[in-house]
Amino acid sequence: MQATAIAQPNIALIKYWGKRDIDRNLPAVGSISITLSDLQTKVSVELRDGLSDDILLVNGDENQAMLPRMSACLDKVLGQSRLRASMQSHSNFPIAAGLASSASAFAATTVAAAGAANLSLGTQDLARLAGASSGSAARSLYGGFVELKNADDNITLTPLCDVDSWPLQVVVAITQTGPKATGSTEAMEISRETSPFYDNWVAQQEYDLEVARAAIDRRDFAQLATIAEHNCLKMHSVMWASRPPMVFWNAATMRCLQTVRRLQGEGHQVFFTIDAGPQVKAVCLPADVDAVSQALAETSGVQEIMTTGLGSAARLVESL
Ligand code: 2P0
Repeated sequence: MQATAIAQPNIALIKYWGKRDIDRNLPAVGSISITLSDLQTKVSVELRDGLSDDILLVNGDENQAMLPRMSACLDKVLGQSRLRASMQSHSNFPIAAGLASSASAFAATTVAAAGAANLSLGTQDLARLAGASSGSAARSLYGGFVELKNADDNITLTPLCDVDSWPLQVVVAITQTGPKATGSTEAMEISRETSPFYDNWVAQQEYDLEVARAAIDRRDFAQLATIAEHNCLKMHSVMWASRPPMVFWNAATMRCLQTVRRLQGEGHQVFFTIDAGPQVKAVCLPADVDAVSQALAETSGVQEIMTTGLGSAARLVESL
């Protein structure tokens, strides 16, 4: 009754922002992401007779704040009359800071919970269960480039291109650590209820997905760069125009964008994307990764650089 799973976070190039069904956690828009290789979350789930409540350790410390969402994730996979569980989660990168730690955590927890109970579920079913806990987690059930489609009654996940077929690199510039002020679920609802740009954002998403899908299909970096940056800035415009406004950037975030623009001007194949946090992710071709890492490391206010390739799907592993 014990299993351990590893999942890697994913970075959306065409973003998920907004929900159409908050109870089922169904997104208002589809999204396209890349799953990363070097950042990872390992979760072990042990279902135990005689436990009166779930227990959660995050990076070795008891964590009451995350416990209700992790328990709800187990309920989704195993049903509410399940045995209580002891859970341990370890991430090798800052959590709750706009680095998609909820994606890797809920993907790994879903896979570990199903493994602990010996359920044989397909990847699509696991992805839907993970997505019910955290929308972006559904995408980490697949490796490489992944599309989350918003179908009539549920989501469907489609791998678009595997890691070896287009081995892009991602340089993550950490400009600030520590948890963010507003969680994604709450922030998305504020945007839906108050941002004058929200309806246009939703209406334009299908076009952005089409353009990105075609770019990935042709391995057209320039086209992917243009649509991904545009989509990212549109999402942040929705957030900035919300009431209260949600500005996740800091001054170093902006300086990183200027660094990426300078690198582009020098002919480097690189583009930026930013999620609901102050970190900047620079996606580039392997030949450009050294120049991009060095330039971002030298950008004032950048605390740390992480470089990663694209990675594989969430999976069961031997033990924690
Ligand atoms: C994304 N984000 O597509 C977008 C871009 C952040 C900005 O998915 O409410 O933690 O748990 O379903 O998955 C972060 O949101 O949201 C996210 P919930 P989640 O990656």
